[in-house]
Amino acid sequence: MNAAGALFARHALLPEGWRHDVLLEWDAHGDLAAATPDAPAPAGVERATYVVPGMVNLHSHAFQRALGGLTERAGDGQDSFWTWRALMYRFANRISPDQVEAIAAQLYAECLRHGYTAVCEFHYLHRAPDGAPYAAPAEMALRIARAAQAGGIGLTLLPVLYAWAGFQDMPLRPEQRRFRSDPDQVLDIVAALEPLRGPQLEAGAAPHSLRAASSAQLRALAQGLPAGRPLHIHVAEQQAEVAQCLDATGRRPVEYLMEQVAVDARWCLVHATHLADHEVGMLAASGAVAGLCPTTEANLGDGLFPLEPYLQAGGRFGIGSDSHVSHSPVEELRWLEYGQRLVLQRRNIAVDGRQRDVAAFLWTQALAGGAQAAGRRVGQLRVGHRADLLVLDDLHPNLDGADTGEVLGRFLFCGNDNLVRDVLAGGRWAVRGGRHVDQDGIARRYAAAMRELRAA
Ligand code: NGQ
Ligand code: ZN
Repeated sequence: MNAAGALFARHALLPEGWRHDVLLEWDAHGDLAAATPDAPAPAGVERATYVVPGMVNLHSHAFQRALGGLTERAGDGQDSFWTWRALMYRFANRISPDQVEAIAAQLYAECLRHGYTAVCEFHYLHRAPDGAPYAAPAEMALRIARAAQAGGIGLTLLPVLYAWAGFQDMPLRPEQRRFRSDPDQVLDIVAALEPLRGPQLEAGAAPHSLRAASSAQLRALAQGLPAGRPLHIHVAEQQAEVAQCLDATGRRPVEYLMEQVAVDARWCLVHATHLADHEVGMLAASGAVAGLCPTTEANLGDGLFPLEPYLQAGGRFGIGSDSHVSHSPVEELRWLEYGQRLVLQRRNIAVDGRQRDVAAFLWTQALAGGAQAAGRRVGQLRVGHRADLLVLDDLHPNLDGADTGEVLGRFLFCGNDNLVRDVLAGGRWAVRGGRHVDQDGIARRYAAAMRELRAA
């Protein structure tokens, strides 16, 4: 055997379902070179009991990790998404390049420990706090890339187009100066990332929202980006955006977006919370991915995505941790399902005619949508895809002796212990025995960054 690494799994979740005695081998580039079921156990190869593909986190603003848990105090008036955003902006305007790198490294290590092996970073902190460009305009993007590379997580870096404060060319506010960019500047950052592109790093782009990008800019960015690269946008997250969009254009956000640009499989519509019935069908038929971020959407009081009709229409989705109040795909998927149960007063919503197991449906569909949104060969234990996998803790009471048909249900819907024991991302062990391989160093640098930010 001349593989760079190998693992023998008693049970592995392959594209066709659970298979047994699976020999997984990966090459020096970190791609799976073999996934052979019913194999004899080779001598000298590490063994595992339950192995599943690592999850894709399709929406992240890494810097917001440092704010997690710090915005949960009522103000004088009524708190909302918009009052949260004002606090978030104050924080965003204090972070230095060193600090963003330290925060992102901490976040990515936490994501890995909880089972994410890939992340899409929706990156808009482009400039210095006063709005001046850094000497290298891609400085902040490069810091994000460095944090991902050091921690071992696969990255889709999405430099953000942010030109306006609201519909009808409302000028940016002073607290939005750091974000300012036009399509050419975003494409320049994409070009600066070109030397870093490879199997662990892809570069796409993201118009921030219909509020922040004009339709001419949307089209310029979509056309200027190399073919096949992912495009993400926030859309219809808050009722206020729906109302403003109707006011400015006579259309709801998703229908307006789809009139302005050809929304297809390279698009990820983040949140897409507030959909009229006809928009549910339009979005599902487009082949785009709905980027659902259930814990953030709950935390910010966004509303509930119409999951059941969207799935019935064949819609695709993935999950993101967005503002990082959670770092766990288990929590995102659990909230996704539970939100629906609460509002519909029924059970077992996320299924289809073939897959009746909620946890299996959620894990595999979120992988497919996440992989598409990431624009990388991830999301399946399949030859030629990235060697991104999780070894679950078979000694935990939840999994000890479990049948394969029980594993994902136990993983997603029972308790809060982290059942992810070891994590391989791009053929590298990033987590061993529940700890990130550089956990202490990363935590030290994060603590130092937080001390500076508190003192500032
Ligand atoms: C963001 N976050 O860009 O970080 C946004 C808030 C906005 C979420 N929507 C800002 N969760 O949408 O204007
Ligand atoms: Zn976002």
